[in-house]
Amino acid sequence: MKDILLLIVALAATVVLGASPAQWRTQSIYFLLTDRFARTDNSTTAACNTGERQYCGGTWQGIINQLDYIQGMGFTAIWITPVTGQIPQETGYGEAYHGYWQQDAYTLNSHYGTADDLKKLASAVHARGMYLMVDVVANHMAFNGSGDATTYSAYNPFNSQEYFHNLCSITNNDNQTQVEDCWLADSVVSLPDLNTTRSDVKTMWYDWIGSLVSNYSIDGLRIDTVKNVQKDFWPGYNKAAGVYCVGEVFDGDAEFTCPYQNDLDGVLDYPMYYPLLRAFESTNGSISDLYNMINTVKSTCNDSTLLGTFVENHDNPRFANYTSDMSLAKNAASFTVLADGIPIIYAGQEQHYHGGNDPYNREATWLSSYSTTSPLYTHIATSNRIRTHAIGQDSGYITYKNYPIYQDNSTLAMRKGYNGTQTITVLSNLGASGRSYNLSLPGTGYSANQKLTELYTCTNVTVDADGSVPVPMASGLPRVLYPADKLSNSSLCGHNSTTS
Ligand code: ABC
Ligand code: CA
Repeated sequence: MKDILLLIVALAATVVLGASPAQWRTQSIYFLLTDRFARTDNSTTAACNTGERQYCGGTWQGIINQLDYIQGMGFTAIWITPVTGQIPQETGYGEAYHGYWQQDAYTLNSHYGTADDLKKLASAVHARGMYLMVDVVANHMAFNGSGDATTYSAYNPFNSQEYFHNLCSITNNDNQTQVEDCWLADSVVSLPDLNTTRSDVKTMWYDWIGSLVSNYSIDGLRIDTVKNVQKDFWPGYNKAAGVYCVGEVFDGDAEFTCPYQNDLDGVLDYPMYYPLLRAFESTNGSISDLYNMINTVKSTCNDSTLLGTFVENHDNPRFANYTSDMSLAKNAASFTVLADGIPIIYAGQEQHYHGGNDPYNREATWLSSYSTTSPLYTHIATSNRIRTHAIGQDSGYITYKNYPIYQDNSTLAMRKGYNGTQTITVLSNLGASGRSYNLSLPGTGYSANQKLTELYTCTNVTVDADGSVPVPMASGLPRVLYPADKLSNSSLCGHNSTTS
């Protein structure tokens, strides 16, 4: 009996099971475009002209080669762009290097490698105790040219026009019927819109996603174009996937976006994206809009701790396209990692890349030589370490809803975590030339005379007799306070991860 139990335990440990929402909550995600992150030959010089919209040579094997770089920043998961077979043509918008122009759902994009390479990537990620998230598209296939000329027979499995909505263009994003039933994009590259209300289309996609997840040992999914598909399609898809799903609902209105969390485990936090960007993109951004959105998202979404939190992605200009100020970039990164939700950092953000709109925001990461000493690489690493340590000290940290406790024209302070192990994150948009001063911060939940450590500078402070915390602000940099006596094994401020 005991032997059988041991055998079952051993088997359970070797069989890779996809990960649940609860397991994803504690993760931190590095998002990369497979074509743009790393090459099999480890080149750091191979040319990649974003404006040309061509394949630049990134591969799944390349990602395997650079997992130290990703893990060294404290990430526990990667999200990779779609893996399926693409339209092969050179189009008016270049090649399908990004992977969102699907033609054959049952083959892989050979530019990125073989099925074996993708499985090896999953194994390599799992061997480090990390998770693999794959991007998937259910809304459309793609066609090189005008939609009325679509060659439906080229699609697998949707090889006939009957599976698709009739051709029409989305001209008004406030008309939800149009957003769901008409075709995205334009006639240079058409995105034939699947009729996802048909039961056969649903069944084909549900079968497909179940097999993709199991064939490649995928732990989670990022789902494309969620608002372009009717809501009742998604619960069945999420269930068939059997793993945590985070949907892309590209909309800044929490009232619009949050309800999708009734149908999917999580959504990307687009409502937070806009005020987060605006608060820190300049030294006169609105702190109060961000403060208010924290509360709005908390009260509007089912669970703010299962959202994907980000300030950069491949569809919007990078943060540094708005400002080159390093302090502002650090504040935006600190919010991303230390507020609610699963942090998502977009490859190149750590190198302060500054590309503008698509396609310029898709720079090759290798051209940075994967520097592990760049200011944002080390800042993000510290931020992830802080979060990991706080979770380790109290598992309740991760479901505690981020609580904004203070704001003034240039400062936002927020608390996350229960009494005694809360992080107090203080953000500033004064910028790198900001003055040095002590902010007297009330409402932290810490008590008089308690010793706290500011974790980016490793400065100790003592809580004042009236309970306020003197936070040493300088150069517009973010600050995080944590009890000085709770840093053993944290890898923070000289506390290494083995001694106590
Ligand atoms: C191609 C070329 C580009 C060229 C473009 C016209 O065509 O490559 O150079 O400029 C993929 C590729 C793209 C490609 C497109 C189209 O396909 O990556 O390079 O562009 O061929 C997802 C992915 C995205 C992907 C696709 C398509 C979907 O993340 O990478 O693109 O599979 C809509 C969709 C959203 C989609 C996004 C690109 O388009 O809903 O899923 N992203 C408004 C609308 C949104 C709309 C958004 C952007 O504009 O409401 O529905 O997203 O067009 C806020 C509002 C929002 C508003 C924003 C702008 O402002 O609250 O509602 O969003 O305040
Ligand atoms: Ca649609």
